[in-house]
Amino acid sequence: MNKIFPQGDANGNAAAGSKALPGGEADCSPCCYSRRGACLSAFLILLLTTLAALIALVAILGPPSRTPGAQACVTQMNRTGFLCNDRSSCIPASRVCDGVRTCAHGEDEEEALCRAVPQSLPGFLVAHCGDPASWIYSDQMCDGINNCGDCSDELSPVTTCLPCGPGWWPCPSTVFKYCSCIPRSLCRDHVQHCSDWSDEYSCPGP
Ligand SMILES: [Ca+2]
Ligand SMILES: [Ca+2]
Repeated sequence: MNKIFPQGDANGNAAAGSKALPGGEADCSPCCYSRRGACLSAFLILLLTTLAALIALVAILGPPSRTPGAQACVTQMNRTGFLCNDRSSCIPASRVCDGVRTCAHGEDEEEALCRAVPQSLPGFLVAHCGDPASWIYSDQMCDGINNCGDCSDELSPVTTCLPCGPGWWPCPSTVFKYCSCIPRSLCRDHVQHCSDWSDEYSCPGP
């Protein structure tokens, strides 16, 4: 019959491996170490995920505004505007740094905002033309006026605008100022404004 020994060898020595270690790390099997490793990995993954989420947030929202307090708003004409310090006056984007104090306290003409236009302007006030060197104020997009000079602020592929508004007649303009719509006030005035003459022959009038 085989003799059964308690834990340890035939000389009565307790099995090594499972003895308490100095420093209080009690009874640690390989299983325990793997659990600790999993814990560490989970913590690292959480840390990396948080970091990635922060980076994504900055990428989506953009860097903090260059002008403290500068806020976007929508004007009564449904265009991008600049919110004055009174938090209620919303002035059109193109009134910022135009040399006229439009906000009651002149914050639209502040040195910090206007010292190196357009770089010193908050991004929401600026739009780019087809020629990357040219820019316009964001409220000048799709307003019917050829602000870029090549109509890229009014026409695809650079800009996608809604069809001509009720006060406008759709036609290819012969006038530099307009692009694909002319004001109806120019219809039937005996002067050609559309290359197809539709302003004089098809447009019902102002
Ligand atoms: Ca102004
Ligand atoms: Ca325009």
